[in-house]
Amino acid sequence: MASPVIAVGGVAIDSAPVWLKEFAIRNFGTNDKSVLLSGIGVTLAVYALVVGLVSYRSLRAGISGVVLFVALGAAAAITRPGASAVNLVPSLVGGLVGVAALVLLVRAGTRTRTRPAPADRATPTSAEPVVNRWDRRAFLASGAGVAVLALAGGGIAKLLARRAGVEDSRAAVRLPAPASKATPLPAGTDLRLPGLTPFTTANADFYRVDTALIVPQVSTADWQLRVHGMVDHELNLDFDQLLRRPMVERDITLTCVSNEVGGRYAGSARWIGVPLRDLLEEAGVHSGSNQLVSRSADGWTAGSPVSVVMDGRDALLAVGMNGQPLPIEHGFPVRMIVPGLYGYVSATKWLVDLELTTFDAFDSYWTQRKWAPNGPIKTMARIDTPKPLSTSAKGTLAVAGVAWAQHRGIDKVEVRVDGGPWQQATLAAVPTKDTWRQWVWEWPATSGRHTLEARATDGTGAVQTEQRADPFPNGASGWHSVVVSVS
Ligand SMILES: Nc1nc2c(c(=O)[nH]1)N[C@H]1C(S)=C(S)[C@@H](COP(=O)(O)O)O[C@H]1N2
Ligand SMILES: [Mo]
Repeated sequence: MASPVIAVGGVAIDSAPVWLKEFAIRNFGTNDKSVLLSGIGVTLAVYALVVGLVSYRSLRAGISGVVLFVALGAAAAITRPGASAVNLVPSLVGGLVGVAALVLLVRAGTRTRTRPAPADRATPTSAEPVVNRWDRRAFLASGAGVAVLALAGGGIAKLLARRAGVEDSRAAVRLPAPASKATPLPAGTDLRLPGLTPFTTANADFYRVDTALIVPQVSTADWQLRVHGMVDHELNLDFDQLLRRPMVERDITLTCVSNEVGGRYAGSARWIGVPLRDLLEEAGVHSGSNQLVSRSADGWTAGSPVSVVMDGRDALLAVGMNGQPLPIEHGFPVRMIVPGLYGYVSATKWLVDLELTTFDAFDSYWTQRKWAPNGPIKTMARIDTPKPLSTSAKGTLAVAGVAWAQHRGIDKVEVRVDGGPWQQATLAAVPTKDTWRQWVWEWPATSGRHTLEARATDGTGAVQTEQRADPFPNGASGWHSVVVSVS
């Protein structure tokens, strides 16, 4: 069920130019959608005001205004991915209520008194003049009536939305015990230093990035996965069939391509899910297929290299996150996770469809918008503490953070002060090369203002590049630096 406002917002998001989306994510972060919705709300209010004013001059023109608006909302709703005729209901109900309200208010506001002309006197000039009088009491009463109507309409819409809700479905999921457990976290994986990002990100703290204005509501009963395209046998699975497959449990760090140097769009969780490779081997991928397109219930797509998801790494169809069924906003009931690939080319939430194809034949959601078709995660060291522009007392100060280069691993992190010699940080333990790695360097801090910089070396021996790059088109690069004061 798509509210017209949400549908208009969705169309706005999908057709917004890249620079605008970048701007929104950078400046509003996870609040970007609230800002968009507020903007639509204000536009709506102004439009309603204008329609209201016009209606006093010409009710017909006012009604046309409402109808035009309803048509726009309905058009947006029906053209959303996965839309059906029911998506028109909110627009149509809203439109009817709007027209009724308009007529009621205009009638009430201008009580029209006419004295009928006697039947035998047919000339127009003989009619008594029409007297319009502003009737405040009637206007207020009708206004209250309209408000009640609007609230009732909103309430009905909410009920409809709730019925589609999946909280109950999620609460009923029992995650199976994994056939292959995660590597136990070695002692010292989490240094637990003040200000340092914990090794495992709690579900509630996990960053969220997606194009969905309302979180797709997919219950386990409704869930179906289709594996098709360049395969020997098309597969269709329901949720129970998926859960009956052997599960693996893995710690994997997910990173967003939109993350700025030093940014927070990275998180690490213990996922439980079905190995993607087994499923694809069962389907029998044709040798000519090089792109796996994963599609979500709301039509969003990601394209991952077949060679990467098949190379033996723990590419998963995840159903669990840190011991819980996937949170709805993180893709319930099933999402994809591929260690080493940015989320936009791999981490499809609300996954319902896997299509084997080629990069020539299909561009996925962000690739259509000129982001790079290949999205390997770039090596990055982030300084978590001390905080930028903070003041610390002189003496030994822990400079600490996390570094990531998923599926290549982190072999070294170095820190330097004011452009001086690089100092080797101490690395925390890690279970695998698919997670970020905490690091700390004890800094003998002297008074003054200092610039701290960090860089990592990945498991292949490649040193993180100093070359600054924006997130667009394939991820930010450069060394993270913070300026701090010591007194
Ligand atoms: N359906 C869907 N899945 C999606 C996205 C999206 O917009 N829609 N965004 C992707 C991007 S860009 C990232 S970085 C990850 C973020 O996952 P998270 O919100 O669970 O942190 O989800 C990916 N999966
Ligand atoms: Mo992302």
